[in-house]
This record gives sequence, structure tokens and C-alpha cells, in this order.
Amino acid sequence: MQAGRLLGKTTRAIQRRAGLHGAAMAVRSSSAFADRLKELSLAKTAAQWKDNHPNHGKWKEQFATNGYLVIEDLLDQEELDVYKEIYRQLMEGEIDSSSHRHDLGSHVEQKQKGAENVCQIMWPSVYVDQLECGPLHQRTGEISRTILGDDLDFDFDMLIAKDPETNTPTPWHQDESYWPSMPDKRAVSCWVAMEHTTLDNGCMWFVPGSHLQPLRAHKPAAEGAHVLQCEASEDEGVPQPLSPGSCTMHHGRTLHYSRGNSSKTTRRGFITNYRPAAMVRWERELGFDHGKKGLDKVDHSIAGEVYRNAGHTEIKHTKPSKTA
Ligand SMILES: O=C(O)CCC(=O)C(=O)O
Ligand SMILES: [Fe+2]
Repeated sequence: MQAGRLLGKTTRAIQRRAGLHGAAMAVRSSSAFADRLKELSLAKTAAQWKDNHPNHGKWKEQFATNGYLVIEDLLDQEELDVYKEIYRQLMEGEIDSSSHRHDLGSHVEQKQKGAENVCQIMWPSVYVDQLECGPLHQRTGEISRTILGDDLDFDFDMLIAKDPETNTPTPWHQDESYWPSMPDKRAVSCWVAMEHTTLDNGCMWFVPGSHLQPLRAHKPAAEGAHVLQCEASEDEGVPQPLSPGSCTMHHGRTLHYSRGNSSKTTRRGFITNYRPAAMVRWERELGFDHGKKGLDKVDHSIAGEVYRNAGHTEIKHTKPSKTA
């Protein structure tokens, strides 16, 4: 039995019985996942999962050398099905995340009617009870501490999805350019593939060793746009296709990019970010929380310096096409 299907049905049955709709439904629908996520984590702790992973002894060195790392089989099929169902409910608006949803590809004309060019939903863990306790967050946290130090802590999560034939690349960038400049630069993002990622649907590309180089100059990809870009090209980079349930981990300074999705299927990444606990506190004291309170509350004057230099920046909410 497919765990995701089962959850979807259970969730809808709960909603029907309770007669829930709108915002109430959004909150209620997420609680059906909580027990399942806890069950999965109890069945195999993150430490057990790591100890059983054939390559864990090499992670730290590979990450230190290349600035990124590939982890096969972060999730097995049963676990992945739960995240795919959560992802689906968020994308289709069954869980309403509109105050955290926008088009990261809004700097170019809309390619497909009713779909964002690049859909970004910040903070899925705000919407899904116990998401942080599930295997995806627990294991990516474990890997982060293995490669960058025991003091690493969860900072934020997000979804970045490219619908079929939306053909919009994510520009070359280093994540650090989006954030206030922190005294401790250790940071890692984990990009978990919900389905096969390929050159044609927009797999991630990385520039090996770029985390050891200075931060390049970034600017908004168009006037007033939130998405940032710097000078770099595929000639410098390496594509990293992934199988479903596998992930890449990249350093906050590693140059990366993805091509647009020119295929007929979706390309969905579930992303978690970790940095030293002291730096998470430092950000929050500054008032920076990666849009947790809603994207219209983001104060770009305390984000990356590039926004201050660029002046006006706007994040416009988007909604799933069904409800738009
Ligand atoms: O999914 C993408 O295309 C970009 C992801 C990204 O930039 C990131 O995870 O830091
Ligand atoms: Fe990025």
C-alpha cells in the first residue's frame, strides 16, 4: 500500500467528517501527517540511518573539498511517498500556504498559464505539524552536523518546484548573497528530489570548490525582483541528476543553478537549511527569519546587502492555479 495515497485518503476523510474547509482545513489536514512522520522517525532514528549508509565516512571530506555532496537514498519509497503527498497538498492548495508562496521566476514573462515559472513555498514546516520531526529533516540535520559541526541547527525549509514546460532557469547564485552577512559562514542546504531530476527538467548544477572562493557580486535578475544572480556559466559547473529520495547538500557559498524544466513532468525539490545555532539566534535577533511571518513581512533592508544596494524589492504572493 502506498503510504502517500493512504494519507491523502485519510486526510480527506477527516476533512469531510469534520466539515472543514478553507484555513481551518489547512491546519487540520496537516495533523494527519504528524503521527505518520513520528512513526517513520521512530522506526529508524537518523543516527541509525547514518550508520547504515555505506558512504558516511567520506561525507565530511567530500563536502570540504567540493562544497557539495550527493547522498543517495536519503528516503526510501515509503518515506518519500509521505513527502510527495505533503508536497502535492501544498502545491494544489489543499494546505493553503499562499502567504508563503511566490514565483521565484517572476523576473521573466509567465511561461505557462496558471503555473508559476518557478514556484517557491517558504516554510512548509509552518503548515505541517511535526514536519521537523520526520526523517527528511532529522536525517539532513544529522548529515549537516557530520559535515560542518555538532553545533549546526535547523534554520528554515522551503519547496522549489518547476512545473512541466515552464522553461525558466534558476539563475547562478550563492545562497549567502540572500542573507545578512554572518560572522560564521558555515551553512548548508539540502535539496531532496521528489522525482528523477535530469538536465531537461532542471537538475541542480554546482561549481566544485567555489565555496572556497570569495562571494561573487550579485544583483536582482530584473529590477525589483527577489531572485538574485551573479556571473557564472555551465562551463564552470557540473550537473548533478538525482534519483527520487536522493539529495544534494551544498554550502552557503557554493555557486549553483538549474536549467528550466523543458520536460513534460514536474521537478520538485524539498529543501532544508542548517547553520550554527548561534547564527540562527543572531539572525532572529536581527529580525531575519527567511520569511517565516509571511513573505509580505520580509524586510529586505536586513537581508543580503545586495538588496540594500538595489533599492526596491517586492515579493508578490501567488496561489495554486485551481484557486487563483
Ligand atoms: O531548485 C532550484 O532550482 C534552486 C534551488 C536553490 O537555489 C537552493 O536550494 O539553494
Ligand atoms: Fe540557492
